[in-house]
This record gives sequence, C-alpha cells and structure tokens, in this order.
Amino acid sequence: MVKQIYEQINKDLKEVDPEIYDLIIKEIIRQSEGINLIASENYAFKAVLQAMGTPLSNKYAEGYPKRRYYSGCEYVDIIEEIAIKRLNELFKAEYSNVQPHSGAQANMAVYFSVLKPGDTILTMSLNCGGHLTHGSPVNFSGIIYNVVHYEVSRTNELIDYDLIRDLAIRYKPKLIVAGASSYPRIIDSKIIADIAKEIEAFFMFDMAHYSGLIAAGLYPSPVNYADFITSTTHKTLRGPRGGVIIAKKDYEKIINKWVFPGIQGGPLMHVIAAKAVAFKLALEQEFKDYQKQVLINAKILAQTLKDNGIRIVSDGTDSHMVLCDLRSIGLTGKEAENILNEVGIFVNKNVIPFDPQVPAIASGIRLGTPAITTRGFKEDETKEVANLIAIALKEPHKKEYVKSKVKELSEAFPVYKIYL
Ligand code: DSN
Repeated sequence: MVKQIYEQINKDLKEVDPEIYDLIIKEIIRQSEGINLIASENYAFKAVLQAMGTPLSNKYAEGYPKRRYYSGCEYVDIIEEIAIKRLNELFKAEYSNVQPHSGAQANMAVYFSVLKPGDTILTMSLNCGGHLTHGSPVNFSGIIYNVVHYEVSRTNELIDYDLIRDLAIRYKPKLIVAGASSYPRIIDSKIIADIAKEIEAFFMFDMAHYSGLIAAGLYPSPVNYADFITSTTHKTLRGPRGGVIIAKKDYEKIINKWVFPGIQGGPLMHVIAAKAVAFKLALEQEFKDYQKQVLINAKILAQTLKDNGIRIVSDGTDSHMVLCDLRSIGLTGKEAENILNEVGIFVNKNVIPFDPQVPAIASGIRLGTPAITTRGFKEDETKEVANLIAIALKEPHKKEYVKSKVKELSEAFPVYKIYL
C-alpha cells in the first residue's frame, strides 16, 4: 500500500532517477515493516514532509528577515518570522533562532558565542548520557575546549548535583552544559542554573531529546533558567531534521552573528518552513495528548522489561526513553541490537553509566517510544513489544515466532496511515 501511495505522488522522480527512487521505496518499506524504538527517531508530520519538498529549497536568504544579502526574500522573510514567533510561543521564549541546520550546529553557535579556544566547559560524560558535542574528544567541542565531565551517581544513576557544584567550584568553567542523549530522567535546570550563577558561568541546556515533552508541559522547561537552550526539531517534536536555539533577548545579536555568518551560510528555507509547520502542530491539544501517550508507553516499556529480568538503568524513566543494562541477561548492546534488528525491532546499542565496554560494543540498548506512539501504539501494544524484546533476547530459538508477531503488529498499525 505504502509503495502504491508513494508511486502515485512521485511518478516523475521514478522516471528521472529510477535507482534513487527504488532505494527510497525500499527505505519506506523498511520503515513500515519494523517496529522503530530508536529514541531519537520519529515519523515527521505529513505536512512537515510536504513543506520540505517545495521550491523554497531554491531560495538563497543569507542574513535574517528584512536584512538579507539577496533580493526576492519577501515571502521567505515572512516564513522565518512565523517560525520564530511560533517557537517563542511554544516554549514561552523571548528570542529564538531557527536557522541552525542541526542540533550540533546549534550547540556550536552557542559555544562560539560565549567561549574562546581553551576555555573550560563542564558537561555530562558520554557514558552517563551526554552528547558528542558536549566535549567528546572526537568532536570539535572536545578538541577546542578544556572539558571537565560530571557523572551520575553510582548508586542511583541519577545526576549528582553535588558533584556538579564541587566540580564547578574547583574548575570554574565558563559554561555548564546540561541535557542528554541517553539520560531518561528529569534534569533539574534550577539547581544547575543556581550553580552557574554562583560561579558566574553561562548555562546551556540541550533539550534535543526532551523538546516535544517540554513543549507539551510534561517535562520541566529549562526556559527561565538556562541562558541558552538548543534543540533538534526531528525527535519528539516530529518536525524536519534541523536545529534551533532559544535564549534570553540579550543574546540575540551574538547568537545571530555566530549562526550566520559565523558557522553557516544560507539558511535552508524549505526546512525552516517545515519547522514552522511542526511548531504550529505542536501547539495543538492533539500534540499534548500524543506526548502524554509517549510517556505512558515509556513507563510500560520499562516496567515490562524489568518484569522480564532486564535491568533498567536508574530503575525507570521520566521521559520517552528507557536505557537497558544487558549485562543482566548476559548480552552486549551490540549483540542485542543485532538480534532485535533480525526480528524487525529497531533499537540502538548504547553505553550505560560507567560502562566497561567501548561505545561500539556497549553494555546497553536505548529504547524510545516517540515513533511507536506516532504510529498509534498504546499500552497493550507497547507491553507486547516489550515482551517480544525479552523473548527475542532470552529465547533465541523463538526467533521466527517473534518475527511473525512483529509483522502482525506492524500490519495492524500501518505507517502509511500517518501519510494518507
Ligand atoms: N544521534 C542523536 C541520538 O540518537 O540521540 C543525538 O544527536
């Protein structure tokens, strides 16, 4: 079905480039057939995809609304202004920049705005949940800056705020970074903001994973606490791939300067239009209801896996994601990712706090409920998926059984319905 729908819409593409067309169809089918539990992925809103596939892509608009380096920007100016207005409304923000091409570039623009090479930043370590751009030695952030990491507590695997304070006082970082890629719990922005104030540091919160939940009022907002907030737009927000920055109005000039011309050229106006569409939809009640279900599903996923003997890092979740410690069932993250991939359940291997394994092997897997919830999964289906994961991982001889159940479940909740 999904193939027929796509073929109808894209007859010309098929004729012009059958090779790429064929691969697009294959990817659409792959996305439709399996169950996607990758915490950072989702199915974008249909209207978002439509806005992206438009001639707005043709337009150069370096600069900002009404201050461009090109003529003919009268309509894209209005689009960017609408995107900014909606984003500010969604997060009750004073100022935002919708041009970053990605979350990594949003983070880079903030760093360049307030830091000089060699300055110290205090961020969460990668294996406790931090992101590559939070000072990993293989990333620009770890190469340019002097990085001090904080960790979660070894006993409850929650952020250790006392440790952040101790490190902040000892190392006097110029910037403290919070927000994470694999930390399933609530992050208390107020405590970190107070620490930052005490040592006169800037505070940046990277809400890429939590932004949809924050927009729906279901996860504490860092706005009013953090000086800078960055996000991607394609995860829990269901927008196009891209980034944004929110900040206090005082930082407008410096952030705008570092996004363009500092680190980027022309903004992707088709993507900015798609961001505007996503922000409009995120302001609706339906989106809040969706996020509520994302949270309910994540809690059920965690509890059911736990009931099956799989250890859950921090013993649960307050968000859309669940981190499993597979040492509890004698597997590595890599092995589990492969086993689940074979039965059509898509997850990613992930390091866990104080992981003895390297990231390419990892002791854990990270699961998320945004994509299955978009697809319509509620409590019963989520519980079934969790049970199927446990069977696949613990009873390899039942692989064909799990495969057939995954297929049944996928067919009962077809992805193409999102795009009809
Ligand atoms: N790669 C994203 C994630 O999976 O969390 C973060 O950039």
